[in-house]
Amino acid sequence: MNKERLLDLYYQMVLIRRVEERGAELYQAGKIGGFMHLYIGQEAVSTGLIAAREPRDRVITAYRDHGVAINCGISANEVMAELLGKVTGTSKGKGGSMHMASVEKNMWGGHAIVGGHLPIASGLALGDQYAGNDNVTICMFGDGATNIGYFHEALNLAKTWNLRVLWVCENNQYGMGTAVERASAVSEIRQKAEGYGMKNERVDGMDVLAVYEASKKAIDYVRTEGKPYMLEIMTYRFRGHSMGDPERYRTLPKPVPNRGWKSYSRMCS
Ligand SMILES: Cc1ncc(C[n+]2csc(CCOP(=O)(O)OP(=O)(O)O)c2C)c(N)n1
Ligand SMILES: [Mg+2]
Repeated sequence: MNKERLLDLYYQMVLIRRVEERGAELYQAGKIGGFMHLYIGQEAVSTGLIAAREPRDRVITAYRDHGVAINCGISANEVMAELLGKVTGTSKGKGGSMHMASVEKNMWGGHAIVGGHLPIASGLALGDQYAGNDNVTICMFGDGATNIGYFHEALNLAKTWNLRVLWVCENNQYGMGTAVERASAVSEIRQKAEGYGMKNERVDGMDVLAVYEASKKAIDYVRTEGKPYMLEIMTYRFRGHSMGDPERYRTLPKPVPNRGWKSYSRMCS
């Protein structure tokens, strides 16, 4: 990757951080309605991942979507306008924080129901298979979503029908206030893909270049083999689950240089 490209990745991550810090201020000032979930701490995940896609590859995600929208090419102005409920927002101000979307940018939302968008991802990929192209659908979701029935139905169908979906679990080690180990039978979420005979890999999500490399490889595999693949990207949510989270369930660790996501492993639960 050349210097210009590296600077662009850095620019995108800082832009996401600044937009969300401003968003948090506006939320606290009562200017933004509804729920709002910040992506602060996880910026390297979608930045590295989406840098590896071609524009024809679809992206779909859950409600922690501001950063994903920006990485897909939706402007920071449109994201902020959407947060503020303005008609100039990416969903004309009617969706709000959890429903950033743009068909033009191949960003299929922003979905509030945990796990609800995974079958939609399989459907998008089925549409592409039917149309005879080799577009890849990139579906991002949280660790908590992998305990939902939809996750298992969608992965099973994707493998059975050889759909071109890259499943991307953002393991930020919590579903709201519940630590992964308390809610999931296996704490290495990638193991769940094994149950469906699907190739998978665990990646350090605090390293944008590691995410980029793994995503590039995974997208190439999905496109050329015509099969789904799962990435488990290890990360950490620096802020509360949503704006109303008093965070009594954890203390924030002090990051240790060069230890990647492991320096953000939970201090308590
Ligand atoms: C079907 C459903 N059940 C419960 C909720 C409430 N809820 C919102 S976010 C969340 C936790 C999801 O955690 P995870 O998938 O790890 O995503 P993260 O918030 O960590 O990004 C829950 C239980 C919901 N929105 N939808
Ligand atoms: Mg989570």
